[in-house]
Amino acid sequence: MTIELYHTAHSTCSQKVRMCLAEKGMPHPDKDWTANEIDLGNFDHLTPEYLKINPNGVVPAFVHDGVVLIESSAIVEYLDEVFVEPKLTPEDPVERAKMRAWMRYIEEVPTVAVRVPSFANLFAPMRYTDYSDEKFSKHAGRLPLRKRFYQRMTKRGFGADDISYAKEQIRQTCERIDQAILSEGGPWIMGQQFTLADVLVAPLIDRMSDMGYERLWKEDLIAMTAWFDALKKRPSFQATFYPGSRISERYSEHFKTSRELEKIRGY
Ligand SMILES: N[C@@H](CCC(=O)N[C@@H](CS)C(=O)NCC(=O)O)C(=O)O
Repeated sequence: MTIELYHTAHSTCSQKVRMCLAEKGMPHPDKDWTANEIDLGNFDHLTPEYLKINPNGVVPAFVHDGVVLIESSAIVEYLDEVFVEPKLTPEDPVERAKMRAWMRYIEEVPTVAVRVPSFANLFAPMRYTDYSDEKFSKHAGRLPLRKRFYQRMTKRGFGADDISYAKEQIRQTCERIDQAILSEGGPWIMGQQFTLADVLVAPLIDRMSDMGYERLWKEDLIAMTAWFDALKKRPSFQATFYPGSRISERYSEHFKTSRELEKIRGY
């Protein structure tokens, strides 16, 4: 059996798959699976070779015995079906449907929201400040899935309005996790069982925490804060967030916390 992962250390979607692999007893890149690191800053994900593997031009891409799978949510569901222990999906069909509702919500709301401060605070200023408008527009045109996202962002990054909406969406996510823990009795989103819902949202909350947005939940969402603390103690979490896998470390020379950015840019 061979497993290969095309991934990027700090990419939240790659982290979702790495955490699932670790839960399934495969925590070590280059020991349990072959790690193909894609340098997003070098646009490795837009090369003709990589686009043959993932035509969407994004990471991750997962290869199991030569079969390529894309889309982090589909990959983790596949992993849970093929590597059966420990089970990360409830047995009961109703509970399973509820977990899948969480998965759709995580893709539609926090996954999209987290991109906004990530690009506004770091990726856009770091990668595109020196681009001419023409070069930036040409670059946006090369992106199979994100042309509109980049055009809306511009090479200067997002503005206050987009940041404010993204923060609202993350706050909503945190409130929903808090309510789920309280109503299901915790310690995880679906109650006693640790599931794919926890796996898929963990890297998004970690990215927000890394950027200094913990104040969105820490002051009043006690159950959600306890959930995140418990998550951080799982061996799979520690395997996923190995040194260099957070943007504050990986890009320390460009990185600014949300508080610093508030002072500089007013949001
Ligand atoms: N829906 C896809 C989204 C993948 C995605 O957006 N990956 C990001 C990194 S987290 C990426 O490759 N971005 C390319 C870029 O920044 O241009 C999935 O879940 O696999």
